[in-house]
Amino acid sequence: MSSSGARSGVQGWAGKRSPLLLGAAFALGGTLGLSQTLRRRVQGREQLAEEEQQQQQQEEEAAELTLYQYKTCPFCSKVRAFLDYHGLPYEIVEVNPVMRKEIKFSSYRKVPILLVNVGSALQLNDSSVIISALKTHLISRKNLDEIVSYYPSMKALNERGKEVTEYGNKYWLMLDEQETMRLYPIKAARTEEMKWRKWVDDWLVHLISPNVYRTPSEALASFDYIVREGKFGTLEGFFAKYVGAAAMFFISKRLKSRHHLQDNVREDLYKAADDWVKAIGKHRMFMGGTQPNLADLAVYGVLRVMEGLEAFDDMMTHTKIQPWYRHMEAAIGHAGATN
Ligand SMILES: N[C@@H](CCC(=O)N[C@@H](CS)C(=O)NCC(=O)O)C(=O)O
Ligand SMILES: *[C@@H]1O[C@H](CO)[C@@H](O)[C@H](O)[C@H]1NC(C)=O
Repeated sequence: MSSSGARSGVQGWAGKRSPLLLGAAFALGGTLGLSQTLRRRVQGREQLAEEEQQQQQQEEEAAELTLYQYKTCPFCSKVRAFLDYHGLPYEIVEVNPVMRKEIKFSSYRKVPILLVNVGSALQLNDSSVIISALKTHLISRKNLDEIVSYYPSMKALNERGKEVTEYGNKYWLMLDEQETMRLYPIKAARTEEMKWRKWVDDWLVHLISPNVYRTPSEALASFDYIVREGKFGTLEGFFAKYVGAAAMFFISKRLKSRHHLQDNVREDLYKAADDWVKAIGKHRMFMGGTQPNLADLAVYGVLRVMEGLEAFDDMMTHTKIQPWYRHMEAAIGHAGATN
């Protein structure tokens, strides 16, 4: 699917005019890109009758943001949590994990990928880069093209000698002194947020597979859920479920030793959840205080993919994470993709 084809059928952001979004649209300045398009829509809206508006929206522009994802991928869920919380409307293109035809256009071969329509399509890769770049844009009004240049891609070899793409500075927001003071009135808050975002990518995500594929029956339940939520052909889905479940049951044992988990993988999950709650402490609702920060959104986005599975229920009953989790659900609300 071409990127423009993928972005057809957009509904725009009608019905999503939350005060937050309007606020963001105005706060963003005269830079080319996201902010300008959002603003144009707000102005246009005032001048047009409702019916005309709808029609114009349909013909007018492609979506500003298009997220290529697997629904159940923790990195993708993290990006959705960020977009939803900030009231940024986006289109989803669900990628078939078997053929991955939808991301053929990209030489970067992982999801999530975010295409940003800044006149041309700007492609952002890697969940943490996507989040840092967009957050920087929302705060600083700097042009996204420019912002992205501060997160250079680097080819590196991982522990097993495989070539991987990494991005520099990916937990760092590119803010000047004033913007930094505005977002992080307390200096330590910035360091803390970075530390825990990195913890999510380097540790928390690695606990998911070993936990949701722990036993054959959990592996089957997990694949049932992946096939139900994801994009598979009928036959493909059937095979994916049984073959995938069997494969992941064994692979998850390898992942368990690769990432040095305890034999009982639940113990690591429980400890992670409680470490997180302890880091927030008794006097804050979120790590970000009264509002979630990027670390809150990252932890929530990752844990959320286990909802409905045994591992998630176990975590809720055996740890102290539930109150924070419920607050996160409330903070994010019902926002979501436009398609
Ligand atoms: N560091 C990346 C990791 C993304 C990632 O590993 N995505 C998986 C899906 S959950 C993927 O696309 N894997 C395909 C592959 O590695 O070829 C991020 O944070 O976005
Ligand atoms: C993302 O990956 C694509 C394809 O490899 C590349 O062309 C693009 O420049 C990358 N984007 C960024 C911001 O590095």
